[in-house]
Amino acid sequence: MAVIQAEVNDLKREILPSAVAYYPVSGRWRAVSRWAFSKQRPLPEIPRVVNPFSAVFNRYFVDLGAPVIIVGSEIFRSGPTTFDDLVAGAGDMEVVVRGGDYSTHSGREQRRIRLVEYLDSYIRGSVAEGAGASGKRLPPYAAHNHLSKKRMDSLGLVYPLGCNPRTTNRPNMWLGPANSLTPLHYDSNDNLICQYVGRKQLTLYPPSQIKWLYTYGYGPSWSRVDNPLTVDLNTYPRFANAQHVDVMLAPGEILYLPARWSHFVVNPEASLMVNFWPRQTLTQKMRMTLDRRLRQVKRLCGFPG
Ligand SMILES: O=C(O)CCC(=O)C(=O)O
Repeated sequence: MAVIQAEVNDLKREILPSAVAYYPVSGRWRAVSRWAFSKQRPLPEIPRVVNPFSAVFNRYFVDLGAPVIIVGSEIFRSGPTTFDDLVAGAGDMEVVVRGGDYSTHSGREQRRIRLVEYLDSYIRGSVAEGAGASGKRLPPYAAHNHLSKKRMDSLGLVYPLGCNPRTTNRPNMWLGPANSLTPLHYDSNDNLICQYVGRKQLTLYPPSQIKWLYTYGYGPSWSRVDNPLTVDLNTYPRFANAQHVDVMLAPGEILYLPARWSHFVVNPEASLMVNFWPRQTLTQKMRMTLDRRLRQVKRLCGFPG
């Protein structure tokens, strides 16, 4: 799919024909639109849109809960474009590093290290580490590190479309070498994934597919299938029904990932990403609570949840 200029008619015609044709799309009907859209199967591809106006972004994506990749965003005019820029802005920061076999949530080990040392050892160097209880080796991942306002300023980071300090949680930095990964899970907030250095590969499952994913827990909700690329279908037969869409996110792109879209993430090369989770609106909170209760009931009755 070609990159689309953010003309409303192009969006209607090329991106979301079925959704726009059948469902009411308006801020007032956001909850209804999202619910209706979430019943859909995955789009064959996540569209790329050039720097849309916020009204267009809200109306055609946030209101529907439809993912989109934004290209040409002005947030990348400042902000790090190399790992040297990262050292200059935050080299002295302490980061939490995931080690061991973190492909399962329970096998995860954590330790703290200065960012400049982490970069020297694992991003620029080639120290192999990470054998966990299962014996699996994964590259240590400086994942999910909160950034203060001071750090944002020293790195030149700014809030992307749809986010501001009043309505968004503190941003997080995800810095990892080739093959670092995050197991399959979904979050209960919308997410803006801003890719600064290197590429990131995401396997996405819309909310309609949660019933096939063997998830447990809430906020985040993890899948018992940590890696969909190597799933054992004898143990997890229902997973065979799950439909997904693949995304390769390039530096300078932002993925808008709505709440409840499950994602498995691999960094095919050394990667720096910063993500923003806008806080949930009251309607979203109510929706999540309802969803949780419904799934509990479904499971009690023996249906896939
Ligand atoms: O980039 C990653 O490894 C995972 C990111 C993620 O899970 C998220 O932003 O919710």
